[in-house]
Amino acid sequence: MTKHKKLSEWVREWAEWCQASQVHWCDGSSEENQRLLDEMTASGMGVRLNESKRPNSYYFQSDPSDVARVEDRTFICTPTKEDAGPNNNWADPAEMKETLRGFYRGCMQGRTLYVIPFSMGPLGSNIAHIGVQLTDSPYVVVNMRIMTRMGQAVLDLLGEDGEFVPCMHSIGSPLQPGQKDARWPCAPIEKKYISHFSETREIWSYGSGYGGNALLGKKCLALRIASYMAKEQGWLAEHMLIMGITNPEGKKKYIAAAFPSACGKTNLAMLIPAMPGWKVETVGDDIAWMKFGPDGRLYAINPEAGFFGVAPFTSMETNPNAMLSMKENSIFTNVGLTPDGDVWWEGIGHDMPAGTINWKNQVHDPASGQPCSHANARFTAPARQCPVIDVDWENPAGVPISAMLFGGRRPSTVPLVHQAFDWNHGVFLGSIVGSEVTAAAIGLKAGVRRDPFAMLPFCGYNMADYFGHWIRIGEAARDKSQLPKIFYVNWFRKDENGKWLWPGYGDNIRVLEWIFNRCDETVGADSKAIGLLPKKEDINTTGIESVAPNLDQLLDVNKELWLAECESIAENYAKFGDRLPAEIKAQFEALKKRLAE
Ligand code: SAT
Ligand code: MN
Repeated sequence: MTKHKKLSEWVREWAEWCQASQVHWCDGSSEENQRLLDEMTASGMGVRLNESKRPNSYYFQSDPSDVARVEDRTFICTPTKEDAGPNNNWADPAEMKETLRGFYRGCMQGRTLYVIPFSMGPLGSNIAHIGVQLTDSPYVVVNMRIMTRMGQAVLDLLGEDGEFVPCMHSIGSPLQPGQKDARWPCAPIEKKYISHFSETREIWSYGSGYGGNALLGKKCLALRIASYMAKEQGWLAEHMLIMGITNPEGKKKYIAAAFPSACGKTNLAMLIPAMPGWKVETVGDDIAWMKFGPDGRLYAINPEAGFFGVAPFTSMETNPNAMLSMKENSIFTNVGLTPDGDVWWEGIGHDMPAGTINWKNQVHDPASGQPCSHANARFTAPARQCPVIDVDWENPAGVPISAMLFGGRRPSTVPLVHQAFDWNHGVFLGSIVGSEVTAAAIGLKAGVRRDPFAMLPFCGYNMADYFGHWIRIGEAARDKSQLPKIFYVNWFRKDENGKWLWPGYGDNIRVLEWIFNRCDETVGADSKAIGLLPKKEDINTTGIESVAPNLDQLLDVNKELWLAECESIAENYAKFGDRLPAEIKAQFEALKKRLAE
């Protein structure tokens, strides 16, 4: 329980307004967790998996209308539309609150309101922040228990007047007396709202029980609200994995890396190096919060405590460390359920057992042409179960960041790796991040989708101001030489016949080696128009000799293609109009000038 007056008052008001039948303050204990899981199993919402296959793990299927984050139902409610920027759906804060208050009225009838106190980041870390989520979904509670540090210890830390981000959530599906509950209750798509009040640091989510729409600590707090707080307070909240890399001499560095979705962030975070003597350890796979430490370096924490990863095509081949992380104490949503009580998905590495139930709760017919597992099916697994979790992953002081990587899927134009000349040039590289999308996959125009800093769906304010914030972080550094070095990588380059030029996966350590050595300047680089590139002989191809001849193409900077790239960059920048920082414009002009030389 809590002595925090503001918190108890806030809970009391919402409980009354939503007409919840009872209020439960989550203590985070395993008994509480087990009781909720038992209740969901009894009601038919969840299935306990076979204890001998997948100990203490559970299976869920969502409603077909509730399978992913919904970007067009996600709102940034800043005082003016310009403050939200062209990167966000804006709504007037007062109007949005009025609309949602209407929806919330009576929305928890017949349901329990759970109060989830949670910390993003190790408890008490000066980089961490506390949130309190209200929800009527027990599924959300058990997921938040894996994804965050949650329970009584957080209330104790909050004391009588500690600061917290209020996170209001309802699945928007009241239950009348005698009414049979749906397996996955939620509101129809047009009644789903994921709203952020950046200025007042509040989150109001309604109608969805899935992933980032409902686990409000993740994208809503740790990225959208946190990015706004970070701008005000001089730190960084980024969509970045954090990994430790140790070289054969035992020297260790930490790297943070941002990639748009579907570029293998979780795979990179847990990479198994293909070169002997190298070691990679995981601090986080999705989000990094970074602050300057007393020594003037940037220190990062992973605000999360678990992985909420895409299951399909994760296998012992593609990512054994992820597979081992979810071998027990995990939750699976929208994958297949095998007759012997385990999970299955496309690309898991073995054939589907006959009689497997698909995510739509039907015995799966492979001849139907439909996948068994939804493409955005997820596992929720405790980070501590990752076999290569870093010793310092819970260090409240964070880990010092030596390098930052940006990247995307670019079959052409962008070389395997290049380094920024300096911080501002690195910010420019972040601002032009883009990834190839196929029209079939998400109903978008095929081509490069610009996703600056991989933050397009996650920046809680005008992205032009966000670029400016990055510039100011560089200015704020006490000692510029201590700032992380910035790189742009592209594992996805193809030849004229559409064949990958680079093997990727564990072989990416060969590129990381060059980056590692560039941080100490123990290896040289060629200065080109777009940045600093490796000399061919500085990429180690021992063991992948057949790839060596591809390096010419992989490291090629084609002026024609880059001039076309500049047009596409200009098109994207035009959205930001006058708000684009002068430093970014200057970087862009300088690039065009170098290309013309
Ligand atoms: O559903 S989440 O937002 O948590 C995951 C994602 O879409 O990247
Ligand atoms: Mn993500």
